[in-house]
Amino acid sequence: SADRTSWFRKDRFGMFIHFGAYSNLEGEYTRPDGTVCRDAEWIQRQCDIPKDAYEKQAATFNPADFDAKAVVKAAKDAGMRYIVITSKHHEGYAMWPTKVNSWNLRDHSAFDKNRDILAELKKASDEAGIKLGFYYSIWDWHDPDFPDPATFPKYEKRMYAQLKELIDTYDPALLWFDGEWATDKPNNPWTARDGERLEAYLRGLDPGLVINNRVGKRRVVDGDYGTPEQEIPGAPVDGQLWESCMTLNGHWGYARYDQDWKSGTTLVRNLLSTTSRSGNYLLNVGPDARGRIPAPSVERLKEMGTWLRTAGQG
Ligand code: FUL
Repeated sequence: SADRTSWFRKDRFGMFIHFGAYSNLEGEYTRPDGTVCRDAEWIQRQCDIPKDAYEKQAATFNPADFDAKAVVKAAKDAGMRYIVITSKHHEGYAMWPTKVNSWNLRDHSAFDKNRDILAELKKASDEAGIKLGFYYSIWDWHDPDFPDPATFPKYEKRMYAQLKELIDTYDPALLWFDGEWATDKPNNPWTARDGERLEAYLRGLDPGLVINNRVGKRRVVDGDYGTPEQEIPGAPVDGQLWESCMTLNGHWGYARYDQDWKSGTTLVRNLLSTTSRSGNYLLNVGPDARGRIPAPSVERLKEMGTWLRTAGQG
């Protein structure tokens, strides 16, 4: 509804954060034979990392330097008004202490058991007047019940439970779904009805939630807004709200080998092209294994903020 999305239509610029157990590999997996395979948040699939090897590396994940205040400051300095962080990407690893399973940052890591980065981010965002939302992947590579149509309902129950946890615990302003196109579920892909059911359930828990269109099949009726990725469309579809998400370099998750950063000029131009077409711009950062936003990302966000603050004053 217009009411629900009123903040979203005003707060045009947001920060996307891709952070998960994949971040611990920093984009590079050394196979037992010594060869190195590179990717980012897709590294488990792209590099065929066996499940036990992936779990083993995740057990050493210790993002001790994650600093919610610094993250929020970087966003605010850039002129961003909301943050969307991956609560669970395709790898299935939950970035909060979920009670649904132990494949999460508290129970399966080397991280301080008393810390909760989503709670820290929520507190810092509230203090700064920034809205917080969560990315959540429907596609789950870790849960054995996901790919089989016969067991999928069991997985779905756990997914509903996790989403309820997120809403009850952190009161997010927005949910950013993804992975509704799961390719390893060919006989029973996520359907329009699955999406409608999930959306109705979430609206029942919190009618104020802004939800993206990947909750369903990306039809105009699915969720509140469209999600073009790495592109700025020429015109909005059927007057639908939309938000273009984009990377600062060539990857969403941290990849230490990728130093191909967009220039400040390009980024400002992208922001203006998007907002001038009534879209939102969701610009991504990928914290490293210690939880730090890479310095070249912080620099570029600063440049954008400086431009925004001074453009009208010259
Ligand atoms: C895609 C995902 O597969 C990518 O890893 C990334 O999260 C992007 C924003 O959405 O569907």
